[in-house]
Amino acid sequence: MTQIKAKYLKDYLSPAFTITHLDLSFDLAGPNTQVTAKSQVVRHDDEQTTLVLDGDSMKLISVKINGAEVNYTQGETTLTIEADLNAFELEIVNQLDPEANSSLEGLYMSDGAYCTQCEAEGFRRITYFLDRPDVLAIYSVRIEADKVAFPYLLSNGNFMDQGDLEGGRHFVQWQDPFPKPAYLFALVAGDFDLLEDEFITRSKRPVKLQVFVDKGNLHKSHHAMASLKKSMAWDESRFDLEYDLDIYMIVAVDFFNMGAMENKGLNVFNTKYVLADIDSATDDDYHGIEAVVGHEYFHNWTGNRVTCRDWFQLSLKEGLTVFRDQEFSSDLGSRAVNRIHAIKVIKNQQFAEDSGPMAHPIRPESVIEMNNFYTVTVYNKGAEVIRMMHTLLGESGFQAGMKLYFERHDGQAVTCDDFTAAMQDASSVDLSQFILWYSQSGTPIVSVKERYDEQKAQYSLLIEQFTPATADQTEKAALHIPFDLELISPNGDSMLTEVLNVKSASEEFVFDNIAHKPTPSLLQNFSAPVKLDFDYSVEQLVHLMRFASSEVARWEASVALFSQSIWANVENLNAKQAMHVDLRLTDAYRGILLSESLDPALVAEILTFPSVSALIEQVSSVELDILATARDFVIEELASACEDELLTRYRELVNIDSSAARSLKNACLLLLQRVSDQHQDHAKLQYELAVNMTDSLGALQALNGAESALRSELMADYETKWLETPLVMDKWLTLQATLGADTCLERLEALTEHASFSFSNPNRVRSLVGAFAAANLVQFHRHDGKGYDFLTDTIIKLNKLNPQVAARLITPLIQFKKFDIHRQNLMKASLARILALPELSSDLYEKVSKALDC
Ligand code: B3K
Ligand code: ZN
Repeated sequence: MTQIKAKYLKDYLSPAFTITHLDLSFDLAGPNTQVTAKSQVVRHDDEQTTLVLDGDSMKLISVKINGAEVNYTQGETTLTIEADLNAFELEIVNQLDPEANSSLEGLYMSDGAYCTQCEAEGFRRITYFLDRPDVLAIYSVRIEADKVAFPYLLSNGNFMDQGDLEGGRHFVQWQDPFPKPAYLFALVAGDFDLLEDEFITRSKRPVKLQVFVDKGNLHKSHHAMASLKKSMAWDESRFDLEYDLDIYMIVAVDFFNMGAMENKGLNVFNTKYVLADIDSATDDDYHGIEAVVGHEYFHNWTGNRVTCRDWFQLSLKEGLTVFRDQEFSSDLGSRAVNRIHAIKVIKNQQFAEDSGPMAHPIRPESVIEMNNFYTVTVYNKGAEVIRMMHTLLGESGFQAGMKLYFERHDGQAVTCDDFTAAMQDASSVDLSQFILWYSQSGTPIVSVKERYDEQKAQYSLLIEQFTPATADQTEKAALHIPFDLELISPNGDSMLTEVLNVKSASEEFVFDNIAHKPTPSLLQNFSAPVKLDFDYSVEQLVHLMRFASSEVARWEASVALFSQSIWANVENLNAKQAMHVDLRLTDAYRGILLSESLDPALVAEILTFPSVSALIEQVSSVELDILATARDFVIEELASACEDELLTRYRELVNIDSSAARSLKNACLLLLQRVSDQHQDHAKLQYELAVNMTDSLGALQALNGAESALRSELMADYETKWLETPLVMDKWLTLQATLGADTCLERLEALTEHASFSFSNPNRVRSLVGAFAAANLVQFHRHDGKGYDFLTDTIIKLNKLNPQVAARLITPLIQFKKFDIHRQNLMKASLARILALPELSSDLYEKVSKALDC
């Protein structure tokens, strides 16, 4: 373990030395790769006579100040140099072995290409440096390598020069005119297919656009390019932000720890978020690519031009940029469906993080391993906090705040407080209580009680908020909650819409002139990331499903209706009584299915009932087997009751070429399989006639609830067809990992030996092991503990190979508190096995020790 000490936000000190310019020279030569870094160092504090640089896993060759060798001390992750000078040139030469770097952090090889990943603290694996986001330097980079094997040598900024060298080598020189922190540095060297295009900015500057992909994949790069151009145009029109360099490059690599990285002018992407064609990528893949290309592009302003002062401020760039990419997707596609997807991330994953051992505010206060804090809390709850500000300020106030933020802070490394100050100053909206959302962790529970006085025609809502203690924080204060509300009349008319400002622990809101008792649509559009507690009757929910103006509210009502039925049947099972489903429920779902006015994509969302993990988030403890039985029962009842309608709708949609139609068609197909095996024929035919991956995969997913001869036949066919296409085989691995049958686990063990699987590639590991643990709850939580063993064995393998990926996989194992004692004990035993590892990474140590509370 290199570093097991936590760092605290409260200990932040501005740097005593900064580096204004950095000349980097890379001699790429396999295990003898050499890096020369010439830094112009400036001292800000005369008292400081020692310069401490960060560095990790490198062989140091020489250290010079102003051309002369100096004494230095090398620690495990530091280099300390005596430097009693106000300004000097520091030259450091070191050697690296990128091929041996399996952590995929720093400089590493992906399928024969050199590439880098520096955020958060990977630059220190390339050279010794002040690797902190508040040290901003102008970079110039020279890369030298073999010309045949590495024809493209790429780095940040603008191209300056290139030339041939002796011995079949060549070089390229890059210069980035914008000062940047080390985490935004990137280098790529390799042989690729290249798609080129151009974007003319609104001030008429041409920008060269390049997408680099592995040889043979050029035809799969067009959607990423189109998404990039849409992103550039959208940021100009919605946020008034224009691109600032002559060139924008995207390189797709197959070995990558996350989705993509916003390095200045040179984004490095996971192939999953670049490559797509109709045969091999689903509609969801297409949307994902558009969103991630947008996200990384939007970082150019929110993250790169204005960056974070320290890593505790990560949400400054991530929450804001997720908000921006969500708005981009919503402006280009269905706002309601995009909102539903964002809400699901919060309810299914972020609430679980809040109630588990890794609970933290969107601006964490203490961190052991920064890579552990690229979380749904920092990213997605962070985006919800920005969205609430947008609700409070309105679009024009919010845009005024953004403008002021850039006027004040362009070129700086700043804090979340700087951002909220700009928002407040530009809009005159008082955010003094609101900013608590940055420092307080946990999920507030907002309980609502209604009262109606017919004589006075008065309707009132008593709204109370309470945030339970979290693992990291016991004291909680009342938050400023924007609470969006619609009151709907008995005949379905909208009587009132308003955003209430809920600020105290308990408040009453009174509405006059309400002639009839309304049905309230509460917390519309999920206007705050809180748990709503309101005792809705079945009639009220059915009414909302029919009449709420907001499509998102209709979906929320359907989720509540379904969930109520599940919990009622859990009670029935516990009381040894027969399960049943209320007719009003089946009627409501039938009505949705038959509705001609609703967007099919929304109907598909409604028919994709809450997952087991979403349901678990609604309660404090769970009997998993009973919950799964009740859920299966309710779905089967609903599907059987609506069989004719499902079939009619399925047939209507079969040949309609739109992603909304395909999503509903596949939702119907899946439900039909729950009714009877006779509907397997539809899945078989769909698979055989499919002209796109959405339909092929839809058929396989529909058959994935159980083993069957047809499933085996089609899975074998798919495997033969796609064996050479890793991203497409990832879908096959995930189907295997999410099979709803007790045979699932033994197959997975065998599949780790499959030609398409590799522990060293994060996409493969996530597709098989990650999907099993996160999306096949019943099999992962097998009573015999073998699901936990499988995950634990994988994590142990990855501890040294790739600590970041290992630590990401562990989430389902540390969130054990809601399960029964038997399962809790098994999970804790697995965690103890990990904690006992001799060379446990700081990534895993942080999570496991918190989970076991040591
Ligand atoms: N900023 C990167 C994530 C870096 C993760 C480091 N472990 C991608 C993004 O959020 O755009
Ligand atoms: Zn980001």
